[in-house]
Amino acid sequence: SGHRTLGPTSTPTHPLATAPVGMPAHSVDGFVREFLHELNTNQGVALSRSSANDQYLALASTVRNYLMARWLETSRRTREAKAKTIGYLSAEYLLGRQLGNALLATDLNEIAEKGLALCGLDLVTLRNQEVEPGLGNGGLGRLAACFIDSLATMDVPCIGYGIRYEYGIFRQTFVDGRQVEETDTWLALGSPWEFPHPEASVQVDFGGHTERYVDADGEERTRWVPSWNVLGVPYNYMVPGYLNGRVNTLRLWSAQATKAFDLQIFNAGDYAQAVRAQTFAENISKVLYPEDSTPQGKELRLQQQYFFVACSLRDFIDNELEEGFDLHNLADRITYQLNDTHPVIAVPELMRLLIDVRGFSWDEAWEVTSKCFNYTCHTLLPEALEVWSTELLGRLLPRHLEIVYRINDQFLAEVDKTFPGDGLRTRRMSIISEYPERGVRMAYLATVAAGKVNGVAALHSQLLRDKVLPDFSELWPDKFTNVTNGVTPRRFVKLANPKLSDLITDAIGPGWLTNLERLKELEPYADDPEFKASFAAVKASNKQRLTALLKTRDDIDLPDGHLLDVMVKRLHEYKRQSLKLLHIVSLYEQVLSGKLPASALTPRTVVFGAKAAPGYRMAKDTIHLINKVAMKVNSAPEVEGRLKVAFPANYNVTLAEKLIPAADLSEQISLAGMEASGTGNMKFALNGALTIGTDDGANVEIRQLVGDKHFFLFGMDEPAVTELGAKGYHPGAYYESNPQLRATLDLILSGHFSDGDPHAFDSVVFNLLHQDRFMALADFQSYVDTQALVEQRYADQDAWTRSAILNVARTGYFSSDRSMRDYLQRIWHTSPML
Ligand code: GL9
Repeated sequence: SGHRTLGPTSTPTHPLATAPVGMPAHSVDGFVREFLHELNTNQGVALSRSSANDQYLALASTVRNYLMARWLETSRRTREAKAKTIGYLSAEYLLGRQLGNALLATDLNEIAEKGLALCGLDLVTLRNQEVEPGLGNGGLGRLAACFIDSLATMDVPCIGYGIRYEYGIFRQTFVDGRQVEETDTWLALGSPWEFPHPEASVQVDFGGHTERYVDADGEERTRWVPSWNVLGVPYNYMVPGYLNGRVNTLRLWSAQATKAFDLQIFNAGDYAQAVRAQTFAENISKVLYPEDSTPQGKELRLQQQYFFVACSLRDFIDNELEEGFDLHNLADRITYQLNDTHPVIAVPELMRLLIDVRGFSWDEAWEVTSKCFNYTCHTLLPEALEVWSTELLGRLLPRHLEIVYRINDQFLAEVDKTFPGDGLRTRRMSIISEYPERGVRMAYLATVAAGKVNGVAALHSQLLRDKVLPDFSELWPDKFTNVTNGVTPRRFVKLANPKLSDLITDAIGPGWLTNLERLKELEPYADDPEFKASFAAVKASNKQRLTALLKTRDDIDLPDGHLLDVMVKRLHEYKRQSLKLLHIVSLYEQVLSGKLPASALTPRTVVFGAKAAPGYRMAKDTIHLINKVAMKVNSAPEVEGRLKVAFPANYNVTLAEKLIPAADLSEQISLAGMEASGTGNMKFALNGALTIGTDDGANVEIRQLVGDKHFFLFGMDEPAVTELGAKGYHPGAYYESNPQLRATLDLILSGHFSDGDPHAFDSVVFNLLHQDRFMALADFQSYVDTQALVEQRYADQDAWTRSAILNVARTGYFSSDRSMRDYLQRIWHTSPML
């Protein structure tokens, strides 16, 4: 068949051409031929003897082959045009399953379905074989995946650079209600989406010391004499644009031992020891660190960061640029986006490459480097800002530490010039911190080197300027900007919610998936009885789909006809899963104690999904408490049919795609000023859930767009939080003065949920009573009052559906295509290719 003859395509094709040279024809027959060929030659089995996994792998290869000519063509076209490329540097990409997205991007879904049916196979079954690549922790990694999808769809050259972790985010199970982690063996059954290129491996050095020497021209120079090294092997993944013929590349690096490694350092005649040392090198890309917003300062983590960044910079300079390219002009060809501080070691690395390897002067190198990087900050939590001790950095990367010191000297001289004699300010702004130990503040280094620094929602960007980096925004006001996050509608509307997508297309015609603001055209339909009925039917059908999934996946029974109330995100105190839990226990307690008849409860099922970082005790105890409350509530006759709590284990992208379209109510209840943006909040609104939320992160913008009537706002706003903190927060006072809150906490303390053990949840409850850093008790009353308003609105199904439709119609702004447009215009200063 056609694709095997493709080779390097010599005929340039228009980017929008539907069938580039060498493409197999889009026909059911062609597809079946291709599929059987893959099954026989790649999997080595006959259809009749093949397993579901064989069939999935063959199907993936078939779809991949359709994309191959476009991929090669995209790369050729980009090189030829010498277009500026976005180098997205991210330690995490939370991709989700690939097959569905590839079928969508190639418009092959129907053909695949028919072709497989001819073979007696079911496409959905095969799609469910895929283990998602969970190479990220949560929002930050998923954002990277949405961004590269949008760039491909918008025909913008981009290479995503990252790490090919052998084990992604752990698989969560519950044992007696407690979280137990299992390794994520996503590669075990084959990896049909990746293309390893060992021949293009890059050597990365570590350790050793630096030396001064005088070069042939009599110049004083520095040379790094490293003590060990590893190889970075690139694995390429396709990033297909939606129906536009562009296929960008995601390049993830895998660590491999080098020969030099065992020979030079460990070869003291001990062969076995030398071989063992190889495993040590290969540890670098072994596992994703599962800490969410609390870096542990581990040496292996710094190794990971430098490893992928060093590979990525070398890769672009050596392999993507034409030979002899003058690196003084590097910024014309690439702009690196630093996804949080994880890749910031790229700054001294580029300086080192230019100075030590390419012979640039310091000033020339800084001129180039300071034009190549931009930095996105994703947090406000002080404990989330990375600081690497100079002891560790000096031991692992001695040359880079020297360069950081010199960048700092030059920077502090500039500060002193602008604010002469302000020693306090210079000390505050120093890239080097002195306490609790001497360390490098990576966010400061990034800010000094970057052309632009951005936060991820309007409120967050403002707080970033005012609270996290105030001295920097005073020095360089124009450096700071906002780009509100977005999500890809291809995955989170079209793939996740095909029925809603069809309904939208019926109403407003095609084209909205790549122009999401067009959802506005749905507004008039919010008052159209027929459309409303169809919209409600789609929601009901999505609930049924979820019910079926949770039954088989988790043996959970979802009751019919309940308000589906969903809180899915990483477990973190600032996100306040405990506040949601207090609401549940409060409802339950009121019925149990006879204060409220069960019939007064709006039938409601609360679904949680959350992983806790394995070392985060409070988060794990909260998971335990949620599970114990669920067990009790779900078996209590008093609230039967009225209140149910479901906590399916191992929340991931695949589950999100089924949960979000079924939800009625989206819980976005972080303490104001803590959630930088949130992106789940956008996915829910786009799928027709109403939000109950604080004035935090992108909630602020969601509420502004959908309107106050269609958003349930509660709790303190950020200035109120700051004020309360300043005057002294005493959570115990709320317990003393609020009888319902007291009854709620007392019920937990009574041992009711822990088989009579009154101390089982002391850690969680006493933390709330005596510390409550995120002020859950202060917002409790406002939260339960607002939940009552939710129930009132839900009782009027017609009004609820109207609000839900308006949520969809008014949130087109949150497409990651719009985020990418903002980055292109305000930060990257480049545009799509044509
Ligand atoms: C996060 C923020 O906490 C979120 O509010 C934000 O939406 C995303 C994307 O910008 O970034 N920062 C961060 O460290 N995480 C985020 O989700 N954490 C994880 O990814 C686990």
